[in-house]
Amino acid sequence: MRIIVNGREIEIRDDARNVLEALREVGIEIPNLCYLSETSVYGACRMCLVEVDGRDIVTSCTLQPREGMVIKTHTPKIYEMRKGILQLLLASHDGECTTCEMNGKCKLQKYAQEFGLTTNRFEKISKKTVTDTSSVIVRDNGKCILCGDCVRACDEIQGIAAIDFAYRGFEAQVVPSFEEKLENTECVLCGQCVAYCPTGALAIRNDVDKVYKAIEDGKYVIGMIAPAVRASLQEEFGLEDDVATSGRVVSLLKMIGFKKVFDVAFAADLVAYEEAHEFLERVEKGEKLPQFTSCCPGWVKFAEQYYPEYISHLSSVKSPQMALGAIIKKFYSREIGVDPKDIVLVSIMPCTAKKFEAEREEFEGNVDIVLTTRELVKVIKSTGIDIKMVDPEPFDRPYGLSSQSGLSFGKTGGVLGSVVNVINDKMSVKSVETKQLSEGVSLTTVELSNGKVVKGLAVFGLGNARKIVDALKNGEMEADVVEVMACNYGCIGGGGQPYPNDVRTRARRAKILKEVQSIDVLISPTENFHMHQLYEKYLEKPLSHASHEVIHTLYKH
Ligand code: HC0
Ligand code: SF4
Repeated sequence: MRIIVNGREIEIRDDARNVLEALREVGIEIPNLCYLSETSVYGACRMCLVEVDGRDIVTSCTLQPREGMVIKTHTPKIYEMRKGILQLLLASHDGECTTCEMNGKCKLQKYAQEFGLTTNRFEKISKKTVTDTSSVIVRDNGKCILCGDCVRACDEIQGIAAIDFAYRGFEAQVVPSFEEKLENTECVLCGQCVAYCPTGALAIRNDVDKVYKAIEDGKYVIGMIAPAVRASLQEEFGLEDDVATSGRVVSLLKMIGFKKVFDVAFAADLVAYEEAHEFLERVEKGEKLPQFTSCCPGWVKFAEQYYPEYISHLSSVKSPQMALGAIIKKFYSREIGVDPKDIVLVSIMPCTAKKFEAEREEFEGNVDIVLTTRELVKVIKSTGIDIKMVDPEPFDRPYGLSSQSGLSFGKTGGVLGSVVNVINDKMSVKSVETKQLSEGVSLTTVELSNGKVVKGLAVFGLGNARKIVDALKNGEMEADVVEVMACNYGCIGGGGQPYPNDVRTRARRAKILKEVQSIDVLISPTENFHMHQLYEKYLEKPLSHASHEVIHTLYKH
């Protein structure tokens, strides 16, 4: 369809949801503060005003495009109106930018600068607001602009609704259910509310000081980096074409005192290998099927809360984070002759729930500190070292080798694909076919040469997961193995990833991860010879007693 925008005729998609989205796709980003999650249209902030057909001024997020429509996105009147909105928002905002996690990334701050707001014609409104720093997710309502994006993300994407609006007028605030602390609600700590918060009202607990303290105390500090982290570091440092970014980070971490840096993708190979064997054993015994993946801690908490009858269906293999932690503390400590108590293991993850996972009693002592990608970026930037100038260094061996499969864990379908690769290596497979069933749900059908068929589902978003598990329960759907990742597009969209963390950025990250993957010469986890060495030395074989002791767990809740 063709419309006239700012005096120029342009072509937009016929099925665009609204003018805001249609123009975004052609390079015009209309200012907005409540449309990051791209869930339902809310129209709360009024920043996305446009003039239509020379008359009305309306919000573009609620405006349906039609052929020949004449739109102005930026007139003197609209400019003044947007300034007024910003001033009103700033009057009820604490304005403590220097100590805000979003400093430099906050949309309110960005617009205040772009609209030249050095003074405010409105007086500051003082209001009582809630601050809660007790959980992995830190809340400071003094910074909240009531855009409601967090509420919609939690409700519409995750299907949880752990937070909502309470009170009216000036007293209005976003609070967890029954005004409890977030950790005492049904929140699964996925951090998607944080990912879509345009200001710093929702942030993640910062654990960087703990790392420096460990270095200062002379501890043997070991780092380990998750697959999805490397996909977003490149975007942060303007290194989009640099497949060596993670190598540069390894080197920089050593410069500041890390003794070793391992790759969580190594453990992803191990977990896929173990999980594939676990699946085949369940098939043989005909029990606990479908098998659900358990490497996403947000999903595990979700399953425990809403589907306790399926807890035994969760794979008992620990997540790669916890498995690698356990291996390092149990076996590697012996190899280097360091008491596990003197090892401080720092895991660098795209995920907020990984901080919570490391604190679960099942995994006590496996991993000591979890930093998000954003915390890692801060560490790197605070050194003043230009990461582009740092020579890359490989991950340390023996836990530095990974296959393309291991790395693919970072995006949706990666775990399932890796398990299928292992099955493919173990038995004769006739065909593998994947098709998209809906946004966030894909089906992989594996036909074995004995005629048997294995159906695998890959699901992202907990709202989708709820639909799928219900359908499996009611017999409306069938599957043998199900991968669930809490965040849209998988870990690359984790709540700890750099801002912006929107749909387009996530799609870009998936592409980058694919490129990074492609330089790995090993394709399947089965080819990871360092993994086999680990079996030879310590774990014997998949599902052995030793393996159960170290890299399996039992979810009890
Ligand atoms: Fe993921 Fe993981 S792939 S959960 O998405 O399985 O966070 O990147 O590290 O543990 O490997 C996150 C990413 C991990 C784990 C791995 C899995
Ligand atoms: Fe909802 Fe996830 Fe935020 Fe918890 S962390 S409030 S579950 S979006």
